[in-house]
Amino acid sequence: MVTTDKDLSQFSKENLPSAKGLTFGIVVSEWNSKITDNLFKGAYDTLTQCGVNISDIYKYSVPGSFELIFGAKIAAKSNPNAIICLGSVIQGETKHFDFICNSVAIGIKDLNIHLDIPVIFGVLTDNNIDQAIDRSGGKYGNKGVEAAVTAIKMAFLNS
Ligand code: DLZ
Repeated sequence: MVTTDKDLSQFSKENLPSAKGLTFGIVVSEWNSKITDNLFKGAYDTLTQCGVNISDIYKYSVPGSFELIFGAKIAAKSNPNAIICLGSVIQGETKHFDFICNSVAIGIKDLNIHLDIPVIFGVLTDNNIDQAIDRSGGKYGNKGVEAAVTAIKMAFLNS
């Protein structure tokens, strides 16, 4: 996850192989959509900058981060080279935050065990909206960019 003193979203295209010809599913949570829209933009732009054809990027919208797991299962039916899950969970006054974060992390881990497709965890888990803004195109970069770079690397590892 992004640290407080480093923008980890900087990447050099030259250090990545061309991703032309690879296919990607991007599953995006609609909850906190101002944040997840920016995560999606970061991921989408990174993939296309790395050579992925726009017709090879499939977007799946799900209501909340909890549904990212089932959304990824649907995305897997098209057999993409990698699946990127994007969400934003923000701490509230109840334990909902912990239940959702734990479920999504474990669910995506399980998908990585059972599918032959890498599934990338691009879910922000923040204490407040400002932390989420900072990590979705703000001063600490964009987790969507990082998720896309990770997806490309894992797709090549799996090829
Ligand atoms: C219910 C809920 C709450 C309280 N907070 C968030 C959140 O911060 N981020 C998020 O992505 N989703 C949240 N949800 C919705 C759940 O992920 C899920 O959509 C519902 O519990 C229905 O299964």
